[in-house]
Amino acid sequence: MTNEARIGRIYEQVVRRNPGEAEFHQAVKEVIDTLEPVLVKHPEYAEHKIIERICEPERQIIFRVPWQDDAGEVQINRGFRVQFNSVLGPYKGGLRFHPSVYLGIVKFLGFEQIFKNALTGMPIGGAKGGSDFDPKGRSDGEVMRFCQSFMTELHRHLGEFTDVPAGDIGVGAREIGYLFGQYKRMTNRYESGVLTGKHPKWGGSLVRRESTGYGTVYFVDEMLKARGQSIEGQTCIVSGSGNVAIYAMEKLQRMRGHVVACSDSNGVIHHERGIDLELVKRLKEVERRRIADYAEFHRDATYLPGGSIWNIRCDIALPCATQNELDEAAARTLVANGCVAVAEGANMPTTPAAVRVFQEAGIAFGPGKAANAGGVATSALEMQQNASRDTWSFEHTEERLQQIMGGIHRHCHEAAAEFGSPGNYVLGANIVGFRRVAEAMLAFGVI
Ligand code: NDP
Ligand code: 2IT
Repeated sequence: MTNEARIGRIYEQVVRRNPGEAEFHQAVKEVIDTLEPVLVKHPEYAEHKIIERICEPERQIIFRVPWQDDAGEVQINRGFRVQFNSVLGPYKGGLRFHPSVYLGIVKFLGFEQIFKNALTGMPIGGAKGGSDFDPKGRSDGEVMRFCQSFMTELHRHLGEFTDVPAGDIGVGAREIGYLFGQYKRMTNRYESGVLTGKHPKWGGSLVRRESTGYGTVYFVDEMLKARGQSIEGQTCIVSGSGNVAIYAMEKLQRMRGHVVACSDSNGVIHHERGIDLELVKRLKEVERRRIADYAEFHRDATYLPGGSIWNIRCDIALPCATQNELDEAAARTLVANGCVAVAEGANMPTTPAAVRVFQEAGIAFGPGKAANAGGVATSALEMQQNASRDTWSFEHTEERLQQIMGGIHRHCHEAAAEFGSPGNYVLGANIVGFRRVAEAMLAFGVI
């Protein structure tokens, strides 16, 4: 069988065995379609069915999460943890609380996480979890009771050497606090390394909050440097206004980029004079309000309800909200408007057709596995600090993050050239991540 036919057959089998999980199918296809040249160089990967094994999670946990709301009514949500691959280290990956969460979303995220984590070069396997719980409009007490119920089941599957969750959409330091408190209570152990993204006051790492957004901007900087360009003076747009978006905007501004727009699921703020980031932080991080409220404070800013951020002219575009938020039509608009670089702060925000538009136009495109790996890499730095009962300074930790992002960029760039597609970071990231996992799987035998 040719390698192309083998890859086609693996994909068909994934679709057949995981019906209705469109996002998972998409994530698998995006990776395995780039692996043909690897199979040519390494026939042993095909012989040992490495791809087939990677596409099947090691373990999938689905559980009931009952809790009582403030009115005393019983609510029932569904919890998930997909422990995808642990050949490089304990399972590692975030938890997402959003009403759209179902098994297909958790599996797509867990699958991506395997290769992203391998790319960081740190000893971490791949996993993801979450719930269809919607935190919007819920009180602190409701969020706490939900987190306690969620952890009452999940704790038996975790451990600093087994599985180490962190945050993702809808899960930040508040939720990690409630989850950690319940884990400690259930196990009678102060096991700092069982969760990352903890507050620095009780075992968290400095820079973890900033790391995904900062890392994405470091990756953009590396891509531009490789082309003799820089961020300084470039007009930038960043979708979303959550954790990743806020700190991507902060680093862009510190590198003298001019950020003119951000968004949430209701609409877009366009502020040509430059986004007032302190206001965004206050609205989103402190007051938990909507981005629409920004326009109340700046009369020269425009709020576009239901608008597409990708219609705004820019040089650099960072999708930092959610999956499939940037489609083919949006990609064509960005290219026509002169955009030179796109990097995925979010996981799989760019549809496959949109990625093709960027690649054909020859613009720098950084896939999420590489561009947003700074978050999980800093989680691994948090695990290092917890294991040695140490705390590092902000400067030292940020320097480590910057080095890691530089290394990821270099490895992806080199692999793309080695496998005949110079400048193709999608192919480079997939191949570097895959090879690291494949080598460990070969060494461990049939497991
Ligand atoms: P947050 O919950 O902090 O923020 C999410 C942002 O995305 C909000 O502005 C939200 O708007 C918007 N959003 C979420 N869902 C949708 C949707 N269906 N349609 C439109 N907008 C949406 O999450 P994060 O910033 O942590 O995560 C953002 C992305 O980055 C995700 O793809 C996540 O997987 C990825 N990521 C996160 C990492 C981390 O460390 N946190 C690490 C690596 C990747 P609204 O408030 O209206 O819902
Ligand atoms: O998608 C991701 O990489 C994350 N949500 C962060 C995972 C982590 O374990 O820090």
